[in-house]
Amino acid sequence: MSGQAKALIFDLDGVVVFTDKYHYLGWKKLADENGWSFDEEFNNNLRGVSRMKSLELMLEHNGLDLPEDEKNRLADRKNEYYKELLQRINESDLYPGAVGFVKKVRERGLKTALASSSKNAQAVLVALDLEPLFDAVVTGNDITLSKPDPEIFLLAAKKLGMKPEDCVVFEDAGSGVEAAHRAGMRAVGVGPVETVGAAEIVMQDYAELDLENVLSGA
Ligand code: B16
Ligand code: MG
Repeated sequence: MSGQAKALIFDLDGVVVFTDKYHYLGWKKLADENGWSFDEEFNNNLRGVSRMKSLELMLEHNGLDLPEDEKNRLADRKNEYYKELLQRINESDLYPGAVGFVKKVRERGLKTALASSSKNAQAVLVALDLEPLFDAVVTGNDITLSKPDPEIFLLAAKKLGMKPEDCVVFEDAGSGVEAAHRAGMRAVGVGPVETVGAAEIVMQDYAELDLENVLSGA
């Protein structure tokens, strides 16, 4: 990438809202019901990964292979648990400083997009009144390939009318950082180095993030 970035693309779960916690609790309930091994460390592999792919990774982790209809039933059940948890979502679930940071970016005249693998992303945006923060929204309903495929970020750039090299992606998933790089974009990793260490900038606190560094890649 060369020059100043013109647009920032934000993942949702784990970057703007702590819905990653609710995805974890949904999978945990399903795993406990079925006697599968599952913990927070393994859950890190599911960040940014689609619902069905997440289930398949969990089954593989437990040495299981199930027929398609059974997998669909289990994936639907996890989604019901997740949607139940979403009913209580409120402002306390927002990643501290994220909304203020996005507003600051927009006041600078930069474009912003939301790019989430979640098919529930739109419902979360509406529940927390986040839609006005983004010029474009891409969710799991708009893509066919899961991160680390770059499809989601390339589509977000296209919707913004931006070239990939003019975009920077904010991600909490290792698969998301890889997807950004494969799209030809720089990445800001939100979370620990063990998970997002491949990103050009790694941070956990929006208040400490220097926007100029994000834009220039310094
Ligand atoms: P759903 P993101 C991702 O959202 C989550 O990180 C991942 O845990 C989840 O499995 C995926 O969305 C699909 O979500 O089951 O609601 O369609 O991090 O890309 O915003
Ligand atoms: Mg995420």
